[in-house]
Amino acid sequence: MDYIMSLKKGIFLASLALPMSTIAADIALQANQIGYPAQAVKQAMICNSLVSEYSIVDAKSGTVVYKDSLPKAKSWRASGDNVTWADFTKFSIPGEYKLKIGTKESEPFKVQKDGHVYDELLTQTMKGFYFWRCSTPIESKFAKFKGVDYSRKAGHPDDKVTVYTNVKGTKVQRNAQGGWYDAGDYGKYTVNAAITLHTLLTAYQLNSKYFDNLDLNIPESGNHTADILDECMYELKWMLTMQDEADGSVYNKVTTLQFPDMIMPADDRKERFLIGKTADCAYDFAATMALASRVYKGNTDYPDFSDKALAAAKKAYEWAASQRHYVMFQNPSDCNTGSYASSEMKDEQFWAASELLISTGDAKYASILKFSQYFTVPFWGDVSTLGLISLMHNENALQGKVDIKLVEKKFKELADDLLSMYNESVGRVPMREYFWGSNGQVANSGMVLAMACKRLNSEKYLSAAQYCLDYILGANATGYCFVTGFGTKTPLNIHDRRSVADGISTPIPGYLVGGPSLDQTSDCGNSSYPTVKYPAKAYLDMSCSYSTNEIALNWNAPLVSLISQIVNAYK
Ligand code: 9MR
Repeated sequence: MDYIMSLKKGIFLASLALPMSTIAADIALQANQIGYPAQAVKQAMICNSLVSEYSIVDAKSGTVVYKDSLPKAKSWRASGDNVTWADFTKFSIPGEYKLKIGTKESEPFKVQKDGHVYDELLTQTMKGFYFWRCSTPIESKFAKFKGVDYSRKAGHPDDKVTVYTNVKGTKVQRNAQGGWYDAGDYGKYTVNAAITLHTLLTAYQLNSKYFDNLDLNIPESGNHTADILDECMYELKWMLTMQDEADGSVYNKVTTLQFPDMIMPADDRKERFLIGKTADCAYDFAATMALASRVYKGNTDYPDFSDKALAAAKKAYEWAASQRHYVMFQNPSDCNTGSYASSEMKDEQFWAASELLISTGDAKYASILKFSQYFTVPFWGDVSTLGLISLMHNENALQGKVDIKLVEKKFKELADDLLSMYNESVGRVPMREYFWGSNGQVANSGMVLAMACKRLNSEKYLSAAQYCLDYILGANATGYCFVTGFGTKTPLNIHDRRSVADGISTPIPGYLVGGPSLDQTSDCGNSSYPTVKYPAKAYLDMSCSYSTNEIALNWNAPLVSLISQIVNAYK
């Protein structure tokens, strides 16, 4: 058969196979599977549609409740799809719906008054931190979700952790009890704990009244402190144990030498070590403790904490600043657990100096703040923006020692950059690359955009912040709602030792997975990432995929912040 003939035959066969309203085999209608506040900008991603009309139908009865046309689709390099957007902002009747084109339907979603559509999601994403608690049993009465009991025995007492050294001699052991596991592994890392605590404590400060009433059903619920602050205190108490009181230095991590097998915490009994002491870690510790000293000042449930935290912060800062040559963290050769290694210390020092300036008013910290760096979306590897965020929200404490207009200008530049990526990209996502933890980057971007909306008093950032949440909850190229236990197309096989080993078919709820990334496509064997050409789709719901399907403190925290800000924006 010659080329023209085969083409004609192809067309003929195709026309026989297809109904009147042509439906592409790869059409996809990806909505936010939890739903949209009635007042919000409401968008869903439509991929590869050959027609330019869609409808919204009632999820139960199938009755059409809304119809609209679609703008012309454009090809999106990151996903390989022809993408357009269903914008149904005008439709605001509360209910449960699906989008529909021809016979193709989206996963169901709700439209609900105010931000209440996210109430359960916010509770559970924050509750995820309770499930991360180390050295304690997770009790049944705090561990139920949708009728499933995620309780477990205590693991990793960590009351005697060995200080790692290459030098033979007497073993030194220290207490490093408590705290949260970092991720799907059982390590505890100071650097990642620090950014996570900044994110959560700042979220609390921005909407404290709201969080004061948020019941997480944790052991401390019912005391005088907001549950989110009780939960953070579990981590802060552990973090204080990471400081060497002799000189103020701070250990980098508590881990076994190798990542444990996929077993429960109580079954992981290998020796745990305190490994490394570097200045980035001490600055991050100083920043976190200085911030926490303000948040818990006058707290009657933790009366001694504030003073203790501030003293610890100053001591850690002095130790770090006294280093003549900064040494960067490197794993010892017999250790393969995470490193969270910094490549230079300017950002950590900027953050620490910002928090200490706010907490003490001491001008020596202001002299460090040069504002010459590029402020990025917050990331454990670049924490300058955490300082910027704290400065911006604590104008009164600065007493003119820092130019608040400059702080706001730098923050606005970052928010505007995100906004233009959102406006200009076919895929809307304010991100140039899909790296390890891309979902954390989207959550952090949304968090920054939501802060910009409130602080700069400009609504234009809110729709982009909302879209970051829509992306995470399903309006993305994979069609997954990336939070465990939520949505109808949701991760089931996360890279989390507890979820793999607990014998329960569904993963622990409330966790944001890392998301699409091409950083490490060999974790499940080379053949497992069929979509390697398209980074926006490079996601695997398999427990081997630690680069795309792990969970981590520093990804959940910005999601909590983003959701809480969205909820409060629509009150
Ligand atoms: O989130 C971290 C990511 O930015 C790095 O590229 C990656 C490799 O170094 O490590 C990630 O953090 C992991 C940490 O090292 C150990 N616990 C699990 C974390 C999430 O995957």
